[in-house]
Amino acid sequence: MKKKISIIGVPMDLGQRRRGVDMGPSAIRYANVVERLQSLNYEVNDIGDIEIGRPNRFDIIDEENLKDLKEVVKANQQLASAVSDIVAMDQFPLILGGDHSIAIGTLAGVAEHHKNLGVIWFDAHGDLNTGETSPSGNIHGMSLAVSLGIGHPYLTGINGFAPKIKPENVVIIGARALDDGEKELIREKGIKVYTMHEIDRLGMTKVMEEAMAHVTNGTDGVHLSLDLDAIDPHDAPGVGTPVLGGTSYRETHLAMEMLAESGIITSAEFVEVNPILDDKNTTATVAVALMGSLFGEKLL
Ligand code: EXY
Ligand code: MN
Ligand code: MN
Ligand code: MN
Repeated sequence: MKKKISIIGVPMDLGQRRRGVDMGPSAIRYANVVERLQSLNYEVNDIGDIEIGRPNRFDIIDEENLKDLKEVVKANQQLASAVSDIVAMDQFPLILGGDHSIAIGTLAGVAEHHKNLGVIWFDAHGDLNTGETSPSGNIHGMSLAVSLGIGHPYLTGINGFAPKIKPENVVIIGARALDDGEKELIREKGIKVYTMHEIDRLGMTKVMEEAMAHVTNGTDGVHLSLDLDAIDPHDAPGVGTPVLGGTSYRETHLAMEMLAESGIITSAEFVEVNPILDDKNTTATVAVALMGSLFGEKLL
């Protein structure tokens, strides 16, 4: 793992409908992310937040089932530039969300430098919808599809090239709420998915061994996109779209430790922390604990 980490907050809440997730970066900072990583001997540079525009409610283009499209595109373009600058400086980009629509910008920035990027996507959901298949019109449920080059050209075209990633380099872990259109896309593109069923059957150790082998096969870097709703709502209640039956804090921590031991992760984002829906900042605290494990924290 690179010894210099640059943190960017993205107070984005326009990719979904539940206000409060824009306070995710503040909640994660309040849970001492900077101090935690410094204690592991990293040089940590918190470069602040990306500015999120407020939509003009008289100027909404919703016809294509893409809510707040313009603002989501604008913020992600800015995020892509900021992330690209960090990678160009040979530092580790650590992005704090914000809803999961910000993965579009993160991946656009990282993919400028990694042409064969592997992606580990922890999520209860697939985030593989398009305006055509989405039941909600919420762009946070589309960010993985967009990064694969599937979706509205305003979104797929961010940073001037598409696709950002290839389906054979992606692994989804923790899925348990997939829409029909997403299931179709998974089959059509042959995307590797470890649903909760496989995690129950194989155990997290085996799932991670297989997942890491998959995303390192022919790739030149691996991005971790961790949606806190992958974790069971008992352990991480402060998320906008909770789904029962997720991975435990312990299992997720084990996954992070295995990633730390492998040293394969070159960029990461932790998203969907909503302190308004939380219980005493538990979810941000869990996020920071997982970051500690990802960056090599040891008990002894
Ligand atoms: N699949 C549903 C939709 O597209 O509306 C729910 C998506 C939730 C996405 C969360 C963040 O991972
Ligand atoms: Mn997600
Ligand atoms: Mn999710
Ligand atoms: Mn452990």
